[in-house]
Amino acid sequence: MANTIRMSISTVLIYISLISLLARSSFLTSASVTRFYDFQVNYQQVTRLCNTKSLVSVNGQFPGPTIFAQEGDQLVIKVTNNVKSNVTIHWHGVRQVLTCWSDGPAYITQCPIQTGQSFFYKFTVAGHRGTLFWHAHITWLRATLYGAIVIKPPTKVPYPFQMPSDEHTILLGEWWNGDVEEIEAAALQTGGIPTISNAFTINGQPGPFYNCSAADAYKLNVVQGRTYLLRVVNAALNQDLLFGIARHTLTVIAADAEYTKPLKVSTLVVAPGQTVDVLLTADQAVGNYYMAAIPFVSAPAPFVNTPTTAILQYDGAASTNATPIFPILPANNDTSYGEGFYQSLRSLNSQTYPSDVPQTIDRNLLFTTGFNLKACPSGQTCQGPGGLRLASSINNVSFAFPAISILQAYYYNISGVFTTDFPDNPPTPFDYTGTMPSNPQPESGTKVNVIEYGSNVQLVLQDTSILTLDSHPIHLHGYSFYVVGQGVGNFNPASDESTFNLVDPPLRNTVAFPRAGWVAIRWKADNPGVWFMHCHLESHTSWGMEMAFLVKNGVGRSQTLPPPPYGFPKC
Ligand SMILES: *[C@@H]1O[C@H](CO)[C@@H](O)[C@H](O)[C@H]1NC(C)=O
Ligand SMILES: *[C@@H]1O[C@H](CO)[C@@H](O)[C@H](O)[C@H]1NC(C)=O
Ligand SMILES: *[C@@H]1O[C@H](CO)[C@@H](O)[C@H](O)[C@H]1NC(C)=O
Ligand SMILES: *[C@@H]1O[C@H](CO)[C@@H](O)[C@H](O)[C@H]1NC(C)=O
Ligand SMILES: *[C@@H]1O[C@H](CO)[C@@H](O)[C@H](O)[C@H]1NC(C)=O
Ligand SMILES: [Cu+2]
Repeated sequence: MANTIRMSISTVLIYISLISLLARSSFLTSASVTRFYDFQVNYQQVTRLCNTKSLVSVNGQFPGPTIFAQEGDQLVIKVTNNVKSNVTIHWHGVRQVLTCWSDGPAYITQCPIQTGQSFFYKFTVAGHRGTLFWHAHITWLRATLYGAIVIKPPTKVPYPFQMPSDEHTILLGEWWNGDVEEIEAAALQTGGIPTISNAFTINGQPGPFYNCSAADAYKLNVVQGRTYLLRVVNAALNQDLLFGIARHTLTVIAADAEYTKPLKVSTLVVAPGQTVDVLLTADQAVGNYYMAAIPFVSAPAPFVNTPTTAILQYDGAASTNATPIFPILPANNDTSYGEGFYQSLRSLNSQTYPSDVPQTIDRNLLFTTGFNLKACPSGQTCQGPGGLRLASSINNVSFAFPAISILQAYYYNISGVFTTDFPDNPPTPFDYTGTMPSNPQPESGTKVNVIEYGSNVQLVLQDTSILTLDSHPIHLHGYSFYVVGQGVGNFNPASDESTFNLVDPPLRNTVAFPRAGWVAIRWKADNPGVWFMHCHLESHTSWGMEMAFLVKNGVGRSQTLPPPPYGFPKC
């Protein structure tokens, strides 16, 4: 009782301070504005593919609400959990400078927001221009709990490209008729491949190539001659995608909320966790054109092979027009197109937006990233290859989630939650892309790799042939990193480092290394906290393809992680 009263008084106090913050910000003419969002996590009845199901969404919207910010703004998002599942929200790509507590991955930086609880996520959006997204970061809930984050330059700061007539978000997603949390749990139980999705979606809609989906397809209306900014997000769980619009060229101007040199392409390659902003000029005959996304596959894995589509409709085109024209897309398995696309991206590196690629390295890391097989518990039958269980790992460590968050354990000196021995190099070197080692079993552990504040880190992510070669989109929390090089085969520092682009490489938060190859990334570790790094294919994360960096505090308040915010979820 006393606790309840104390809680509600404190909640009132938070509201009062919030209101005063909001009031104060309206008098400021500079960039520092606080924007408040109220996210109510609820069940919503949604019909797709002739099926109706109850899914978890925010404020009765699927996909969820778009968060708008200008660079430099503070965001305060109150997330209230009104569903049975535990929930956390991650602000994907946001650097969270000194706000690691608000990053969101469950059991890494926080315990879940449990049923009936609320938590105020509070952070500043600094150093980003373009599109990011938010999504649940617990189990597979992000299948339905996601939305865009649109970050505009401060007032009076122009875009470094043609001012578009209008802007639209294009959220690519993945739909299951069943309950995604049950599907994940069932796959972990059997050790086999999880049930594949029933559809891919554009802004939540599969489009006319799927049953019962024609009427609700997303339509984008354009006026001939005008130019539009499309903010494309891959929020799918388990699939890299190719995206194109019939007869229209797309000019990439940003990726992962960082400006790029303009790059004209017919098809975008977007891995889960990545965003690509493009300019689209409506320069074709008045009519209807399909925009379509299809799977981009680099390993033999099952997927639904029906394109998700939406319609680009010119003003003046008859809505009863003949069937829209379909785009010409590369083949699903055209991995050389994908590698070429990624290699063509360059950061803008202009006078106003210079690149600051680390030129010297303090920590040199090589992480093998791939699949494994684990023994089947006795008395059980497992559905992985050879009757075993599928697993995955980084440097042979298959990540085990702890019962309380690593950040909490670190901050409060709670022992027995994690260890600090995540290896800098593969524990047993082998021919990574050659014949697989005879023992495909990983080690299991909750290990972090400790980094001194301010270190320049180089990390090479190396594919392995264990089970199958594949391309994995690896996402790092808390930082953007420069993608300085990529190649096929085993990384060889002697010959490969000389090919690195240390001038204008793209700055990203998620990178897909080539199948049977490697990618090299660099960043300055100047943000203290516990930062998750994981494959953004959710099924691979379920199997253990993740780890965390523990970046130590530096000197003084500006380099030290503050205490957790009030009302931090406990477990
Ligand atoms: C549409 O429904 C039919 C009949 O159930 C099924 O055979 C077909 O695969 C479905 N098509 C798609 C694209 O899901
Ligand atoms: C892609 O698939 C086609 C058809 O299955 C096959 O002929 C081709 O060799 C594959 N290409 C690559 C690059 O794997
Ligand atoms: C944790 O341990 C460190 C080093 O011993 C100490 O400085 C710090 O105050 C401790 N933190 C807490 C919350 O006890
Ligand atoms: C991975 O760790 C397991 C368990 O310690 C070990 O048996 C296996 O040989 C290791 N594999 C590699 C490639 O290091
Ligand atoms: C929710 O999280 C708490 C804290 O970790 C845990 O004890 C509980 O079992 C979880 N509940 C569900 C439904 O997963
Ligand atoms: Cu993966």
